[in-house]
Formats: sequence, structure tokens, C-alpha cells
Amino acid sequence: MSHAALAAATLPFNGEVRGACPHDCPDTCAFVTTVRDGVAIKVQGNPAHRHTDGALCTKVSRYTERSYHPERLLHPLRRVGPKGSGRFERVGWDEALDEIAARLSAIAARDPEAILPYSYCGTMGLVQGESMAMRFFHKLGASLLDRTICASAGGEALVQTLGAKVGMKVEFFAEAKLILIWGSNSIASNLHFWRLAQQAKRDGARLVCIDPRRTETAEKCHEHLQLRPGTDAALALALMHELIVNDWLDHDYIARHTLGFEALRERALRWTPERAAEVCGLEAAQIRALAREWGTTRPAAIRLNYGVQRARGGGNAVRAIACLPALTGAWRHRAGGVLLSSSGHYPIDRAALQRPDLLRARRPRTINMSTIGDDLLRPASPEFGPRVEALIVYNSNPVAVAPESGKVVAGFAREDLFTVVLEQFQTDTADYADFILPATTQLEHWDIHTAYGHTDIVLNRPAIAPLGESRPNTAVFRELARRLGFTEPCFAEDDASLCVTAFGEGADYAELMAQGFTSLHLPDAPFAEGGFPTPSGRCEFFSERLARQGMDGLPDHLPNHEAIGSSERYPLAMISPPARNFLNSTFVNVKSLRDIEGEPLLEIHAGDAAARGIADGAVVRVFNDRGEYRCTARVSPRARPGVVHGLGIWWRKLGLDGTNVNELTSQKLTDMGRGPVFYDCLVEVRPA
Ligand SMILES: Nc1nc2c(c(=O)[nH]1)N[C@H]1C(S)=C(S)[C@@H](COP(=O)(O)OP(=O)(O)OC[C@H]3O[C@@H](n4cnc5c(=O)[nH]c(N)nc54)[C@H](O)[C@@H]3O)O[C@H]1N2
Ligand SMILES: Nc1nc2c(c(=O)[nH]1)N[C@H]1C(S)=C(S)[C@@H](COP(=O)(O)OP(=O)(O)OC[C@H]3O[C@@H](n4cnc5c(=O)[nH]c(N)nc54)[C@H](O)[C@@H]3O)O[C@H]1N2
Ligand SMILES: [Mo]
Repeated sequence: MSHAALAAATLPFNGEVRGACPHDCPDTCAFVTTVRDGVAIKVQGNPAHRHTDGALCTKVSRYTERSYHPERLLHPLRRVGPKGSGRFERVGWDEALDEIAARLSAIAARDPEAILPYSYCGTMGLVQGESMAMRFFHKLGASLLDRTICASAGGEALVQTLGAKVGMKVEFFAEAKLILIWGSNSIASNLHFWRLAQQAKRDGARLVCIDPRRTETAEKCHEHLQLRPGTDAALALALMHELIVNDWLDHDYIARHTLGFEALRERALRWTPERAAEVCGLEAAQIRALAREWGTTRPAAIRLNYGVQRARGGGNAVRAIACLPALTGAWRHRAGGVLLSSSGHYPIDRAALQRPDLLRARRPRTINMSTIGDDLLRPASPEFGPRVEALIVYNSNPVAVAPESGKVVAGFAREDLFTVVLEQFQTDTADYADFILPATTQLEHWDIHTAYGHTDIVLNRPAIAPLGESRPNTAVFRELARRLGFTEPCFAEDDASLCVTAFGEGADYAELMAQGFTSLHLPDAPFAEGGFPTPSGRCEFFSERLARQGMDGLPDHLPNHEAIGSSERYPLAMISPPARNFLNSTFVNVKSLRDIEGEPLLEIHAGDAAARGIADGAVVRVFNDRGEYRCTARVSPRARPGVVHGLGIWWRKLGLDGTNVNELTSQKLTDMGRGPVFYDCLVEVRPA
């Protein structure tokens, strides 16, 4: 189907429009928006899409409340007060774009690498994400951004072990007889997988949750291993130990489809359940029992999620866990194996979308988004290059979500930094902008979506006209390109056409237009006969590529940067997983959802609370050398002794003292993938 057919699709004044949930969640739901007299009146799950199964989460079923929110940004704004004061005046689009273009041109004339884009997954769409924006920054020669803030440690680990971000087809979890839910609060952050796990449970499967927090998911599993944060690799190695000594191995699968078993065997034999139990804070008997289950149940599957890889050894942990299915030949069955992310299955034509050829011979430096605090404060130097002079933020709220907020805020507060923020709302980040440009929401623009928790493509058609003067991200970069004199035809491509460019011949657009989604054609059991997309074609227990980089070729347990017991002043380990009714920092400003969450909370074990004279509901100071954050203590059976949970990610300005939990997190990085270590953070807590 040509893009003309997509573009010809007009906005209905009345009717139903098929779309896609844009949020950063494995489920990527297909939804249907009901429009009456040009107004979206409700958003519902598309009943025809089996992964959505007609049901949306609480957050997205309130999507119209977000789109029509009284605080939606509807006009371009220019700063009038000091940086961060949040005081702005209304300006016209032409005035805003002319001034932004002039500022960027002047900086680019000196050194385009002084300009930095900052974006993440406010929308997961391929069009409103990195398409026109990347073309613009490539042509400009701006610094590149290493987009590491969420998943790069685990992603890199999958690439090194399985060959790509690939795994089981999610639908077959329903047929498994044992499911390990590992580092995932599925009920909160992967709801549509949880429905499949429930189906498996009704059919007799055992569910085991591995999580330092007793989450709502952990409560509903048969078994919960409440380990210390950042100790998963030790647990996985001890499971291997037991598989080996009890010979619960698939020798044929190992011989034909894996690499490095002998070396892994030697490593794993050093990890007795007793040794791992000591590290993990578990009982050796629990580890033995889990190994027996994994070794003797067929089919057996692991729903691994990104919670395990937000600590120093996160990459190694994912590598160790990803080895478990090959050891037992679990991959032979379509309901066996592991799924962390399915995003590597999609044939996206990124070169066509992002046009890296526009860089020509230039090779701009790359800045890691997870250390944006330090990088904004860094002076020019031969190693670093020029000081960052301009920042263009879209699809992200770094002042709230990036680690070590004290530094991030200090960087954004630089009066000599020129900051443009494309946003739907006046977030903590938008407060620091020189210009805020109002962005459309998913109901108002075209996009096309892959998923990381299933294997369908979902198309998003606009259901209503843009509210106020808001514009899609693509429109802003097209206009800036024109003002900077970029004449390549790719800067004129419209959004419907970009949807087609994303996959070209690789997707069935007629089906996408007709039903809103289309499935990739993949085998049910992708690695039943091996065929891993690694260099060796095998599941790589030992990775030559890692060894060549001077790293350990085998997975191992790496203690946290800030391991429990390593500091006398800060004895408590803090993790900060998402609050169920927010999506990262998105939805925090939707009052009905904020009312459910109540206020920023710190969950703490009764023993730890009593030792500090902290009563349930008391306001506490949570602090370390990086900063201090005040919130309300919830003495809670969800916390194990020694571990506290600062549920995220509140807007700073909606918190008790204008900060949030990232005031405490560090800019240290993971072992692989240069990722952040949000869940590797020691603190102390006192009554306020
Ligand atoms: N409702 C809701 N859904 C979301 C999000 C949201 O903010 N809210 N965020 C979305 C995004 S961006 C992502 S990346 C995913 C995140 O979802 P997940 O990939 O599931 O990751 P997290 O929510 O970070 O953590 C999941 C669980 O891991 C646990 N955990 C923390 N540290 C460790 C550890 O060291 N070992 C183990 N085994 N477990 C640990 C946490 O307690 C938490 O219960 O969810 C997406 N879905
Ligand atoms: N302490 C702690 N910190 C964390 C985490 C944690 O677990 N603990 N999780 C981390 C993880 S996993 C992630 S992924 C990051 C998430 O960090 P971000 O990707 O920054 O996610 P959000 O906080 O949801 O902010 C996205 C912003 O994009 C805006 N947006 C949405 N759609 C559009 C659009 O079409 N155009 C424009 N211009 N803007 C749009 C939204 O309004 C929202 O303000 O946070 C990380 N930070
Ligand atoms: Mo994420």
C-alpha cells in the first residue's frame, strides 16, 4: 500500500479510530478511540488484537483525561524569569522557531557538537521518536546521544548471549508449566503478560517470583524468592550448580547449540547454593528447590524484566539468567525459554528513517544520557570536546528521571545553556527551558509501533485534530530544517509516509490500515533447533566478543557498587521501581491517578523503621552523600530487612520538598551497555 492511501485517511468527525498506546511498556496495546463531534470521548482496548485482549491498564484507559488535561501546553512559550523559575510568555510559532534556528545556527557555525539532542521513550513511536529528529541532528552534525537510561545493560547482555534482543513468543507463556517471573512486577508494568501467566496457573503451572520487593505480583505467585538487590547472577549460578550436580541437563542441546559449556561448568561449580544464599540473603534450600523445579519441569519459561539490570552487575545477571534455558533444553518447546525483550525481531529500516548518511564523513562524539548531570557541567576539554551549549529535549523528562538530580538540575540551571523542550506538559524539565514547544499527543498524530513484549506492529492513526497550536515532533524538526537551509527531500517527508518508510516492504500496510495491527511471521519456538543470531549460531555461555574487549567471557556475580554492608553510614539499600499508576514520570500530573498513588512513599521494613523511631505515615528524610529527599514512610511487609523502596517517579515539583527519589541515585554505570544503576544505591533514613 502506498503512503498516499494512508495520507488520504481523513479525520472522522464521528466514529472510531484505531491507534496504538505510545507508552514505554512491553505491552504496546492496540486501542480504539471513539470520536463524537470531533472530540475524543473514550479510548478502549482493541478487542480484535489478541495481545491487548480488549483491555487497557488504568492509566491509558484515562488517556482522554491526559490529552484534554487543562494544563496541556497549547502555545509556544518563551522564558521570562530566571532559569528554572517556570515563568514564560506566550509567543507565536514563527517567532519561536526563527529564534531557535538562529541560536542553533550560530552555535553550529562554531561547533555543531556543542548541540545535544536529549530524548527517550515518552512515545515509543518510530515516527515521533527518532525519525525526522535524527535526520535533523545528523545533517546538523550535533553530538550523538547514547540512549542507555532504561535497558542497555540487559540489551547488551542478550546480544552477547542469544545474539539479539529476541526470545520466546509471549503468547506461549500460557502453556508453560513453570514460569519464573524474574525482576518484573508484571501486574504493574506488564499487565497483559500477567493475564497469560494467570491462564497458565489455572492450567496447573507454578509461578515463582524473584524480586527484592514483595510486589502485588510476588503475592500472587506460589513462591517468592525475596533476594537482595543486585544478587541475581549469584542465584543463577547456583541454579546452574544444581543442574550440573544433579545432571538436570540436556546434553544433546548443550552439545549442538551452545558454546563454552565446559568453562561455564567450572565457574558454576564454585557457586554452591550455600555460597549464593549468603550473597542473596536467601535459604540454600529455597535455591535447591527452585533448581529442581527448573531442572525437572517441562515446559519451563522465564519472564525476565529490566528490574534486574539496574545495578552494577546487571549485564552479567542477564547473561547468567539467559543461559538457563539452553542448559535444560527448555527452548525445544514453544512454551520454554526466556523473554526479556522481543524488540530485535522487527525488520525496522532505521537507516531510511534516521538517515545516518547525512553525517557524511563526520563522526560526532557520543554523550551518555545516563550521565547528563556530569556532562552538562563539564567544561570543554580535548577528551570531552566542546561544552554543551544547546540542548533539545523531546519525549523525555530528564530533570525528573535521570540519576543524581542535584547535578542534573545544576546543569539545566546554567544561564549559558540554551534549552528547547518539546512537551505536552510543563514538566520539571520544561521549567528549565528557554523555549517550550507544545507537542501533540497520540490521539493527534500519526505513528507506527513495535513492541518489546510481543511481536506485532501497531499503527496509530490520528483521531482528532491537534489541540491548540500543538504540533507533532516531526513538524518541529521539519520547520527547523527548513530554517537552517536543509534542502534534502527527506526533510519534506510527511508523517504518513514516515510510517511506511519504517518497514517498507517488511510490513503489511493494508492489514495495518484495515485492523490497526499486523503480526510478524516468526517460528513458534525460535531456538528449538538452535540457530541463535550470535556469531557462532549458538547460545554463547562464553562470549568471544566480550573476551576480546578485555572482559570476562563468562557470566559472573559482580557485587553492587553500593552493596549492603559496604558503608557504615548508609546501611540501607534503596530500589526505586515504578508506582503502578504512573509510567515513569508520565501521568503524575493526572489527578485521578495521582490520587490513587497518594503521595511519594518510602516502603520500609518494620524492624528497620523501629530501629530508627519511624512510625508508619511519618515524614522521613532519606539521604546519602549525593542528596536528601523527604517523603512519607510506609512501614510495609513489602520490604525485606535492609532494603527500602522509594516508589517512582514523581515530578519533583509535586513532591514534599521539590525533589524526588533521583536526588539519591548515582551516575555510576553498569558492567555492560553503559546503563544507569538506579537500584544500586545506599541510603540512610531518619524521621524528618
Ligand atoms: N505501571 C507502569 N508500567 C511500566 C512502567 C511504569 O513506570 N509504570 N515503566 C515502563 C518501563 S520504562 C520499563 S523499562 C518497564 C520496567 O518494568 P520492569 O522491567 O519490570 O522493571 P522495573 O519496574 O524496574 O522492576 C521490576 C521489578 O524488579 C524488582 N527489582 C529491583 N531490583 C532488583 C534486583 O536486583 N533483582 C531482581 N530480581 N529484581 C529487582 C523491582 O522490585 C520490581 O518489582 O516497565 C514499563 N511499564
Ligand atoms: N529512580 C528511578 N529513575 C528511573 C527509573 C526507575 O525505575 N527509578 N526508570 C528509568 C527508566 S526504565 C526509564 S525508561 C526512564 C524514563 O524516562 P523518560 O523517557 O524521560 O520517560 P517519562 O518520565 O515518562 O517522560 C517522557 C516525557 O515525554 C513526553 N511525551 C510523550 N509523548 C510525547 C510526544 O509525542 N512528543 C513530545 N515532545 N513529548 C512527549 C511526556 O509528556 C513525558 O513528560 O526513567 C528512568 N528513571
Ligand atoms: Mo524503561
